Amino acid sequence: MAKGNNSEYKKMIDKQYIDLMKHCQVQMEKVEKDLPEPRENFQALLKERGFNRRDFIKWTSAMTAALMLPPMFRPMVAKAAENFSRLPVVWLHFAECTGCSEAFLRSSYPNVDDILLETISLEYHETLMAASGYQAEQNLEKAIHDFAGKFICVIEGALPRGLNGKYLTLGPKGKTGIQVAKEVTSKAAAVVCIGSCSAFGNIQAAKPNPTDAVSISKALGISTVNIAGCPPNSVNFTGTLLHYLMFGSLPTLDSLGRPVWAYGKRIHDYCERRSHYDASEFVDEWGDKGALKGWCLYKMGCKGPYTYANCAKVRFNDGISWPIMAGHGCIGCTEPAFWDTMAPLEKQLDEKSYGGGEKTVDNIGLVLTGAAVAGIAVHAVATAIRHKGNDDRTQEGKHD
Ligand code: FSX
Ligand code: SF4
Ligand code: F3S
Repeated sequence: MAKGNNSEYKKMIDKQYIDLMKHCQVQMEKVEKDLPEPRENFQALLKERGFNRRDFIKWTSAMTAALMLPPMFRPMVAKAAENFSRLPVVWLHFAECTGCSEAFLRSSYPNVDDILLETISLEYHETLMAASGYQAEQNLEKAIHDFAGKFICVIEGALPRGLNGKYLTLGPKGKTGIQVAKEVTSKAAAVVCIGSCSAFGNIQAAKPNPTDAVSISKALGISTVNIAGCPPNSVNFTGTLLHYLMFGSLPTLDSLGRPVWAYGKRIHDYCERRSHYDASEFVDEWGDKGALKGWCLYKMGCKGPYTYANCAKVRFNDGISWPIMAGHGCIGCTEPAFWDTMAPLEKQLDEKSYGGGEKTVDNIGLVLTGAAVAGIAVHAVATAIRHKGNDDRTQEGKHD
């Protein structure tokens, strides 16, 4: 009986994937019809950078798995990568350190994701473009006019609301960040926040927040896709855009606007030091015997139990390492208000303040992070989720 049910279930899942594949094929044809020709020949660029076919196949397999899709979708991931440079992108900078752009675009050891980012069709990017002043403003106006409803608006940085937004003014006309953000996002197909600053306010919004900086979502009252992290992992950004190209929609998001495929599990769930946590083998001070043996960093303030992100799986710098592998605890950089709620960064949280000493780390994690996988519809069309506003997910409202 159970066996019969299993096979029925498998048939149902297989059918869903076949339907999804059909949808993906139709969508990819639409991309080829509707969007401009690719600006770059991705395969040629890979070859030029010393990547062979085998490297590319390995990358498509890893990306397909990361996106939680079965192997049958590998050719579609490859096709989306080749079409990546068709997608028009307007990239705005507000209150931040530009570390996100730096982390993405200036990698010393570029991997396939970095090469993919090199092909991105940046219609406007303040840090990278040569134009400035009135010419830059004209470029921006032209991009949002020519690609209205089709471009992705990528945003780095929070928006200060104090002094009527005048803590942040941009361009020759001295527009406030809020004005620019409103003008551009209202014409975009989707708004993707890169980094915890645009996603949640982050360091600009940390107490006492003198400029009243807030997330894009809170400043404008719109829904955004939040690629959290300070800085975030480029894989989480490229994967989200590949998903958009493949399905014409954004991936499922958690209640904080983060793609579930990348932020659905805690650091603690996949950490390579987890067996030491379970065996109560902890580092007690920097450089001690436990540190040398790679034991758990919980007592050194690791916030991995309260932090949702895939760092342990995808790592950074072409998979070379990630914070805990390098020997420091996670500081919770993908969570709202982590500067306030996770501090001091090298000390354990006061567990009592999260519901009593008897609570386990896992329970505290749930209290802190809330219902992180409430989720927006799986394949909700990007434009349909814009401008709904969901400001209860901002850092100010979440933990105070
Ligand atoms: Fe913020 Fe990004 Fe941290 Fe910096 O632009 S997420 S401060 S790495 O640069 O926005
Ligand atoms: Fe890893 Fe930190 Fe969890 Fe220890 S507490 S297992 S170091 S995530
Ligand atoms: Fe940030 Fe923690 Fe990953 S500090 S980079 S979420 S390990």
